[in-house]
Amino acid sequence: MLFNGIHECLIWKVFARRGLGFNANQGSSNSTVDGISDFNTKPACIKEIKVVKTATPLVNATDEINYTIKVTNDKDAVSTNIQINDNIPVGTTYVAGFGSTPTSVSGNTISFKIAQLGVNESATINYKVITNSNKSIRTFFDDMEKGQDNWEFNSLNDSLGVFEIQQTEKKSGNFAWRAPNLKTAQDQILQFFPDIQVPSTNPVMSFWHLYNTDAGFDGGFIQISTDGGTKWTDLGTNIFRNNYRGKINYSTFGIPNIAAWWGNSNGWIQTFVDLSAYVGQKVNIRFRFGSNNGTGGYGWFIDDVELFEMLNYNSEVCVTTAEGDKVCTIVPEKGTIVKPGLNTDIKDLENSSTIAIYPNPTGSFINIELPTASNNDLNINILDLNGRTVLTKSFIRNQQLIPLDVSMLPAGCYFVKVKLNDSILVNKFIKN
Ligand SMILES: [Ca+2]
Ligand SMILES: [Ca+2]
Repeated sequence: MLFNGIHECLIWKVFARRGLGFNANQGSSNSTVDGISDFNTKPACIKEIKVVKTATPLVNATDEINYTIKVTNDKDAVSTNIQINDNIPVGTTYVAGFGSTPTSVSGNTISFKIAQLGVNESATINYKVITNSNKSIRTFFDDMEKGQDNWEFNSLNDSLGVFEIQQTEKKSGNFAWRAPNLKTAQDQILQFFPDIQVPSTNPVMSFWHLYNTDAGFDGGFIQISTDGGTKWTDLGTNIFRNNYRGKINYSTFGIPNIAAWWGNSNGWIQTFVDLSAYVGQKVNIRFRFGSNNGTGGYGWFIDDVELFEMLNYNSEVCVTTAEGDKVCTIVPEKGTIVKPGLNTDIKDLENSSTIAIYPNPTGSFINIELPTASNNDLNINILDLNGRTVLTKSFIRNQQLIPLDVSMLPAGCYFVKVKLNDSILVNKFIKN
């Protein structure tokens, strides 16, 4: 660079002020509308110790989590005796003999040391832990294999191209929803019409989607209602993974300053939404897709909508130096999420040919995990200690993990009975 780089930070500062900061992205070169602006200066221009922690984003219960901690000295002087103290999350166990060698592992604290870091020098620590058998608790799931049952789809502006169940693109099974992206002014909604009970602990919604639309003009977003569908609120600020792609042109929905997913997702992605603002409430959630006149695209595809009580691991790491620096951070996007899905214990389940029930004891929801998927639609019966059926729920073939709301049952011990592929399986749980 000219002048040996001495003006570099001043230049970044000026560009950042205009939205052309260090994290700005031009987007695809054949589009003038899909750039991402950024108002941050180049990180090295802020003279301090920096620490970035990353983790395996999504695991099954009993899987390992890999951590990396990158420490960078962006100060103008050498830093010495750099201590890294990380917290091993409760529910996980340090795996020795892998990655960087800690100076100590004591209780839940794992410590590493770096003798010194020169100006602009970085060092990376890595280690891993193994998770216990706890997992997120699924309370709602629809993989669209049941077709359009329970879903409502219509147009808010009487236009063509409503959401449809199709088989060309899907994340699971044979079916998923699609909003076609036509060359007309569309405003389409897809809504799960029964109320959904939001879990009372760490509620999260996730869904898989794929989109390929006219960038910046045609796209989708999600809304929530707590009054049965009269008033709808954009869920954008609650999304913590795979958020909206950017602002969508005002002409599409006629709503100022809204963002949406548009352009090309490059395959299926999973979006996560924090619903803690709606704990314990009954809500409706809808997907809304719009396009303007003119250029169209392939559309917006949706599959595997799920609500769960999230179990995640995310602990804070702190870095100190002999020069008195101290900086702490956590992993972005809520660290490591433990999937509510089937886990590695499924082999044991197959051998014992039984059903797993969790959490157990429970407050309001149980997950019933079958040893294998059913060949037929099936009924699940909940029986009390006298053998009386107190609750019956029907489910469809191919489903292996079944969430069940048992909040209406009085406290006590219950049996779950399933007739699965000609054998009868029974297990019990305790309702608090
Ligand atoms: Ca599906
Ligand atoms: Ca368009």
